Amino acid sequence: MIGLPKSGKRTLLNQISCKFKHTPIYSGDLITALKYSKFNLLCYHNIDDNSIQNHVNPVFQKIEALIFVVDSSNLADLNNSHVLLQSQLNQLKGIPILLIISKYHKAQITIQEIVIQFELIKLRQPWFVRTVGSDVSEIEEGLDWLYDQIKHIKQ
Ligand SMILES: Nc1nc2c(ncn2[C@@H]2O[C@H](COP(=O)(O)OP(=O)(O)OP(=O)(O)O)[C@@H](O)[C@H]2O)c(=O)[nH]1
Ligand SMILES: [Mg+2]
Repeated sequence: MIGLPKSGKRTLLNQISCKFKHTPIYSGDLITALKYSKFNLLCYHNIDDNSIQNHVNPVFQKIEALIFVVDSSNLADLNNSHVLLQSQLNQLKGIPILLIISKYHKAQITIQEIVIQFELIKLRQPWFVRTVGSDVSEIEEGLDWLYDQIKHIKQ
Protein backbone atom coordinates (compact mmCIF):
# COMPACT_ATOMS: atom_id res chain seq x y z
CA MET A 1 0.00 0.00 0.00
CA ILE A 2 1.24 3.41 -0.95
CA GLY A 3 -0.12 6.93 -1.25
CA LEU A 4 0.93 10.49 -0.57
CA PRO A 5 1.44 11.66 3.03
CA LYS A 6 -1.94 12.28 4.72
CA SER A 7 -3.81 10.34 2.07
CA GLY A 8 -5.31 8.09 4.74
CA LYS A 9 -3.11 4.99 4.67
CA ARG A 10 -2.79 4.54 8.41
CA THR A 11 -6.51 5.02 8.91
CA LEU A 12 -7.19 2.42 6.24
CA LEU A 13 -4.72 -0.03 7.78
CA ASN A 14 -6.49 0.31 11.12
CA GLN A 15 -9.83 -0.23 9.43
CA ILE A 16 -8.62 -3.38 7.67
CA SER A 17 -7.04 -4.66 10.87
CA CYS A 18 -10.32 -4.20 12.75
CA LYS A 19 -12.19 -6.29 10.19
CA PHE A 20 -9.72 -9.08 9.57
CA LYS A 21 -7.69 -11.25 11.89
CA HIS A 22 -4.03 -10.37 11.58
CA THR A 23 -0.57 -10.85 13.01
CA PRO A 24 1.71 -7.82 13.23
CA ILE A 25 5.13 -8.49 11.71
CA TYR A 26 6.77 -5.11 11.85
CA SER A 27 5.69 -1.60 12.68
CA GLY A 28 7.82 1.49 12.13
CA ASP A 29 7.79 5.02 10.83
CA LEU A 30 8.54 3.92 7.29
CA ILE A 31 6.81 0.57 6.98
CA THR A 32 4.07 -1.46 8.63
CA ALA A 33 3.92 -5.15 7.82
CA LEU A 34 0.93 -7.30 8.69
CA LYS A 35 -0.01 -10.89 8.01
CA TYR A 36 -3.66 -11.68 7.29
CA SER A 37 -5.05 -15.15 6.68
CA LYS A 38 -5.27 -14.61 2.93
CA PHE A 39 -2.39 -12.21 2.27
CA ASN A 40 0.49 -10.20 3.67
CA LEU A 41 0.22 -6.45 3.59
CA LEU A 42 3.07 -3.99 3.52
CA CYS A 43 2.28 -0.30 3.94
CA TYR A 44 4.89 2.29 2.93
CA HIS A 45 4.22 5.33 5.07
CA ASN A 46 6.84 7.52 3.43
CA ILE A 47 7.51 6.51 -0.10
CA ASP A 48 9.66 8.66 -2.37
CA ASP A 49 10.67 8.15 -5.98
CA ASN A 50 12.37 4.91 -5.06
CA SER A 51 10.78 1.74 -6.22
CA ILE A 52 8.95 -0.03 -3.42
CA GLN A 53 10.64 -3.16 -4.77
CA ASN A 54 13.84 -1.85 -3.16
CA HIS A 55 12.26 -2.13 0.26
CA VAL A 56 10.85 -5.61 0.04
CA ASN A 57 12.15 -7.77 2.87
CA PRO A 58 12.55 -11.56 3.10
CA VAL A 59 9.03 -12.00 4.49
CA PHE A 60 7.57 -10.22 1.47
CA GLN A 61 9.67 -11.61 -1.34
CA LYS A 62 7.59 -10.27 -4.13
CA ILE A 63 5.00 -7.55 -4.63
CA GLU A 64 1.95 -9.17 -6.20
CA ALA A 65 -0.52 -6.30 -6.06
CA LEU A 66 -0.67 -2.62 -5.27
CA ILE A 67 -3.14 -0.71 -3.12
CA PHE A 68 -2.91 2.97 -3.95
CA VAL A 69 -4.65 5.45 -1.64
CA VAL A 70 -5.80 8.81 -2.97
CA ASP A 71 -7.44 11.53 -0.86
CA SER A 72 -10.58 12.74 -2.60
CA SER A 73 -10.91 15.73 -0.27
CA ASN A 74 -7.62 17.27 -1.37
CA LEU A 75 -7.69 18.56 -4.94
CA ALA A 76 -4.30 20.28 -4.58
CA ASP A 77 -2.53 16.92 -4.21
CA LEU A 78 -4.30 15.02 -6.97
CA ASN A 79 -1.67 15.68 -9.60
CA ASN A 80 1.19 14.69 -7.27
CA SER A 81 -0.74 11.60 -6.38
CA HIS A 82 -1.05 10.65 -10.04
CA VAL A 83 2.69 11.24 -10.53
CA LEU A 84 3.47 8.95 -7.58
CA LEU A 85 1.24 6.21 -8.96
CA GLN A 86 2.83 6.53 -12.40
CA SER A 87 6.37 6.35 -11.03
CA GLN A 88 5.59 3.16 -9.14
CA LEU A 89 3.69 1.56 -12.01
CA ASN A 90 6.65 2.06 -14.30
CA GLN A 91 8.60 -0.18 -11.96
CA LEU A 92 5.87 -2.68 -11.13
CA LYS A 93 4.62 -3.72 -14.52
CA GLY A 94 1.50 -5.81 -14.86
CA ILE A 95 0.43 -6.14 -11.24
CA PRO A 96 -3.23 -5.61 -10.29
CA ILE A 97 -4.06 -2.25 -8.75
CA LEU A 98 -6.70 -1.45 -6.19
CA LEU A 99 -7.28 2.30 -6.11
CA ILE A 100 -8.77 3.33 -2.79
CA ILE A 101 -10.42 6.73 -2.83
CA SER A 102 -10.27 7.91 0.77
CA LYS A 103 -12.25 10.52 2.72
CA TYR A 104 -15.09 10.13 0.26
CA HIS A 105 -17.59 11.73 2.63
CA LYS A 106 -15.59 14.96 2.12
CA ALA A 107 -14.88 14.39 -1.58
CA GLN A 108 -14.16 17.34 -3.85
CA ILE A 109 -14.10 15.09 -6.90
CA THR A 110 -16.13 12.12 -8.12
CA ILE A 111 -14.92 8.57 -8.66
CA GLN A 112 -15.34 9.03 -12.42
CA GLU A 113 -13.22 12.20 -12.42
CA ILE A 114 -10.41 10.44 -10.54
CA VAL A 115 -10.54 7.49 -12.94
CA ILE A 116 -10.17 9.91 -15.85
CA GLN A 117 -7.44 12.03 -14.23
CA PHE A 118 -5.45 8.91 -13.29
CA GLU A 119 -5.87 7.54 -16.83
CA LEU A 120 -6.82 4.12 -15.49
CA ILE A 121 -8.44 3.21 -18.81
CA LYS A 122 -4.98 3.23 -20.39
CA LEU A 123 -3.55 0.69 -17.94
CA ARG A 124 -2.75 -2.75 -19.22
CA GLN A 125 -3.07 -4.45 -15.88
CA PRO A 126 -6.35 -5.14 -14.05
CA TRP A 127 -7.59 -2.32 -11.82
CA PHE A 128 -10.48 -1.77 -9.47
CA VAL A 129 -11.70 1.32 -7.63
CA ARG A 130 -13.41 1.48 -4.27
CA THR A 131 -14.11 4.29 -1.80
CA VAL A 132 -13.67 4.56 1.95
CA GLY A 133 -14.82 7.23 4.35
CA SER A 134 -18.29 7.18 2.81
CA ASP A 135 -21.33 5.70 4.57
CA VAL A 136 -20.65 2.32 3.07
CA SER A 137 -16.99 1.46 3.22
CA GLU A 138 -16.09 -0.70 0.26
CA ILE A 139 -12.73 -1.91 1.47
CA GLU A 140 -13.84 -5.54 1.85
CA GLU A 141 -14.99 -5.73 -1.78
CA GLY A 142 -11.71 -4.20 -2.83
CA LEU A 143 -9.61 -6.67 -0.86
CA ASP A 144 -11.68 -9.63 -2.12
CA TRP A 145 -11.11 -8.46 -5.68
CA LEU A 146 -7.37 -8.07 -5.08
CA TYR A 147 -7.10 -11.50 -3.53
CA ASP A 148 -8.94 -13.10 -6.47
CA GLN A 149 -6.56 -11.35 -8.86
CA ILE A 150 -3.49 -12.67 -7.04
CA LYS A 151 -4.94 -16.22 -6.99
CA HIS A 152 -5.77 -15.99 -10.69
CA ILE A 153 -2.21 -14.90 -11.56
CA LYS A 154 -0.71 -17.78 -9.57
CA GLN A 155 -2.83 -20.43 -11.35
N1 LIG B 1 -12.50 13.01 8.10
C1 LIG B 1 -11.71 12.01 7.74
N2 LIG B 1 -10.40 12.11 7.98
C2 LIG B 1 -9.63 11.09 7.62
C3 LIG B 1 -10.13 9.90 6.98
N3 LIG B 1 -9.09 9.09 6.73
C4 LIG B 1 -8.01 9.74 7.17
N4 LIG B 1 -8.32 10.92 7.71
C5 LIG B 1 -7.41 11.91 8.31
O1 LIG B 1 -6.42 12.26 7.38
C6 LIG B 1 -5.17 12.42 8.01
C7 LIG B 1 -4.16 11.50 7.38
O2 LIG B 1 -4.59 10.17 7.59
P1 LIG B 1 -3.57 8.99 7.90
O3 LIG B 1 -4.42 7.78 8.09
O4 LIG B 1 -2.62 9.34 8.97
O5 LIG B 1 -2.88 8.88 6.50
P2 LIG B 1 -1.37 8.82 6.03
O6 LIG B 1 -0.63 10.06 6.42
O7 LIG B 1 -1.48 8.49 4.59
O8 LIG B 1 -0.79 7.61 6.78
P3 LIG B 1 0.76 7.33 7.00
O9 LIG B 1 1.54 8.11 5.98
O10 LIG B 1 0.86 5.89 6.81
O11 LIG B 1 1.06 7.81 8.38
C8 LIG B 1 -5.40 12.14 9.49
O12 LIG B 1 -5.57 13.37 10.13
C9 LIG B 1 -6.69 11.32 9.50
O13 LIG B 1 -7.40 11.52 10.69
C10 LIG B 1 -11.53 9.83 6.76
O14 LIG B 1 -12.08 8.89 6.22
N5 LIG B 1 -12.25 10.90 7.17
MG1 LIG C 1 0.94 10.25 7.81
